[in-house]
Amino acid sequence: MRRNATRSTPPAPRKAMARLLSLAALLCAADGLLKALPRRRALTRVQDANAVTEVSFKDLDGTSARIGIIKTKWNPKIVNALADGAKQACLDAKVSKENIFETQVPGAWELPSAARFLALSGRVDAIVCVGCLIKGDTLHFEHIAEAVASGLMSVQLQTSVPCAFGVLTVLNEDQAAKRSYAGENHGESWGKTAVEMAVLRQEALGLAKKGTINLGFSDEESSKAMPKAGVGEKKVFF
Ligand code: RBF
Repeated sequence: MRRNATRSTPPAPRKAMARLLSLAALLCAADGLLKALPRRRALTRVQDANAVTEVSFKDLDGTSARIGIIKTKWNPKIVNALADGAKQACLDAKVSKENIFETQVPGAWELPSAARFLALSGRVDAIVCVGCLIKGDTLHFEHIAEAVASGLMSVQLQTSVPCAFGVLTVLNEDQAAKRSYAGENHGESWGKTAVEMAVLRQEALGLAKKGTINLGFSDEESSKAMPKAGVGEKKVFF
């Protein structure tokens, strides 16, 4: 009796083998199922469909515009490519070579005062200030970037000479390269911005050719649509 009972039960190694085989079959089935399922997409950064990455500058006529380009000596490879891009954009917008004035300053920190001197010279209608600040280990980057941005804003508002902000503020050289010599050169759009603002300034001051950018207050024709000056009030054309 004892012997029979022992015979009907499979020996321990055979039992273990049977379990292993069924586990393997289960794993194969699960693997097949996983492969058949649609793959999960890798996480990607999705760009905001409404974000503006490019501005249209078509029909720019900078024939009468006088543009100043101030660039820094810091980070020359990047800055020179940006300044060249800005200059080329001015030439493409019909600004004459004689009407493009170029100069250099040591670093980005010096851009606002140089821009102010140039603006006060009365020789230009707009300025492109070109530089590149690369974040280092200290707080210099933050101080300089903030001061240059607000400095250039003050200069353009105080002098009525628009200053295009052409200072890259990047975390590393790779980011700067992609925005200058090794990618889409941001200097080009800064140059076009300067031409557009130069023409707009001339229009505002009553210096522009008719039919360029029309703000509606610089020439007799368009100012008809404006509110009439009151009795004793002088009509002011900027
Ligand atoms: N000027 C730049 O145009 N880009 C820079 O990345 C930059 N980094 C600087 C980092 C340090 C620590 C210092 C002291 C200056 C840096 N400058 C830079 C120069 C600065 O704009 C300015 O020319 C000098 O501080 C002299 O006023």
